[in-house]
Amino acid sequence: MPAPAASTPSATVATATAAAISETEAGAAALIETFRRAGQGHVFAFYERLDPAARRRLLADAAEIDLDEIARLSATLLGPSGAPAINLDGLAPAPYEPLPENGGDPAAWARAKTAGEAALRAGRVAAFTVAGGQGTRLGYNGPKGTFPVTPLKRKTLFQVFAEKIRAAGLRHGRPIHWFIMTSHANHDATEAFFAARAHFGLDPARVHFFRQGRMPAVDLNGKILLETTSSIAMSPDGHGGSLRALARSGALDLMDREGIDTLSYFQVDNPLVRGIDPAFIGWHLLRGSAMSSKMVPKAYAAEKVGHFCVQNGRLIVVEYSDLPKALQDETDPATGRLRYLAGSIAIHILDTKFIRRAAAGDSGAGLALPFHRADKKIPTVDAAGAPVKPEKPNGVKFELFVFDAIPFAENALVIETRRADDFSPVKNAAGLDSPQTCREDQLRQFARWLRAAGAALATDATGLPSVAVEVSPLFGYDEDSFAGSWQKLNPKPAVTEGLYLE
Ligand code: UD2
Repeated sequence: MPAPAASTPSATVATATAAAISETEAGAAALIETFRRAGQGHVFAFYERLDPAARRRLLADAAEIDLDEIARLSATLLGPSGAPAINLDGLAPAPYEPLPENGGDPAAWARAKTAGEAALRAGRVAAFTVAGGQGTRLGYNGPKGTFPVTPLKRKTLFQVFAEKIRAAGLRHGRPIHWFIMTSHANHDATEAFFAARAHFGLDPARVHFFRQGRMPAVDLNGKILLETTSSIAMSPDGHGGSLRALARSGALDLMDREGIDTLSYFQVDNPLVRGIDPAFIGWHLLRGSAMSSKMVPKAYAAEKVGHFCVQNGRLIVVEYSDLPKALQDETDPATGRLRYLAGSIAIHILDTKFIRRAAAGDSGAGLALPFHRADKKIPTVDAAGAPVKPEKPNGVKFELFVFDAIPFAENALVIETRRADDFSPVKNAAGLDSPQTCREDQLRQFARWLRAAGAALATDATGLPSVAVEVSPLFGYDEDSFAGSWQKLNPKPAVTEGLYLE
């Protein structure tokens, strides 16, 4: 195992600065010429009227763009029928490792847990949160991780993850590094949020922020869209961009220096996630998997999650929008359950060497993630430079999805998890997957732990307690750790409205 680095000078992983190309007159002229030759000269239509600062901004945006990539994507994804429909030949539901209560082998689960705990004690595991999304559905302005979610203390998503990571580090005697991928839009606000809260008790040298990459939006003819006369309509390149951002930012080098070879990946919107789950880590390591995933049985046919499938002997995820309704509705005649049952909840473990290969793209092993097309209403400017707010989609964004790496992973593995222990995302302002449903799921979890430990607490038929209680991840972050802390309490507190266990 490589020796740990002496000390990390800054908690922020250095991000590649915009190409120096735009810093000299000659560099600027060359860049503009490249855009002209690629048929994208209109990007500089207003250049002559811009002041020097605005010119520099536009040049910096332009320098980020890989024009060959844009040409390739426009040729393949912008046809009249949009992206090619997904090929369903030979598609079948993927196998997965069931939980012991659903027929899995309890001894194998116990071995996995032991192996995961050993890896945590050895400092081989880091946590990774993708937090670069725009969070438009929730209608919240700040970085999504700063959204308050817990029932009593109104802790933010970031605080919940921070406390879980701290608790796991304490439990295994080895503090855990945490990598957080931000976007250009929320990076500074995210860093400032952590700094103002003393990183929630984590060692700042073990909390690493880095920005994800961006892609320009194009119109339906593949022309890059300007957002203003001096800026290009750029947006985050999707959570799949995390793999190249981990490499580019130096995060993977840092992991190598620290002896970390296993990365636990989860989304910023899901406070229930066990970001550090020893059994999951152990399954991944014991199977020699390059990328492992958790599944939950889908709650209903149209649930908006990806589907784990196999095709040509490879594990793949087919997104809800791509799997025909007939297949989503199909049931297994023997059990009556959905045939495409295994829902992807975006919780993965990745081997760091595999991330390096995936980040390198098509050089070498043919491991290149495909871009997906999303048609959007993209604010832009007209020929005179006046702002235009489109009423209908006027352009296309290109995004990478992290689960597209799975088919390339050796021994890719799916294990089952209980939804109640791992998944209750905050996506919408109201209704399904909202702050309200997430609050109730947290309450149900705290109530389950209390009752399992022997406390008296009334709940309704769905397990929702009659009083609001909250458990700090530092008190307990799963049934076992909760029971351990609860046993030590003497006397036990009354379980009444407002009880907070810390
Ligand atoms: C995602 C999955 C879906 C299911 C669901 C579970 C896709 C396409 N679908 O749906 O199958 O697993 O999650 O909750 O992923 N993000 C970035 N940078 C980006 C875009 C997104 O960091 O450029 C992060 C974002 O901050 C969030 C996560 O990725 O943490 C999910 O993004 P989303 O809200 O776009 O995904 P969603 O809900 O469509």
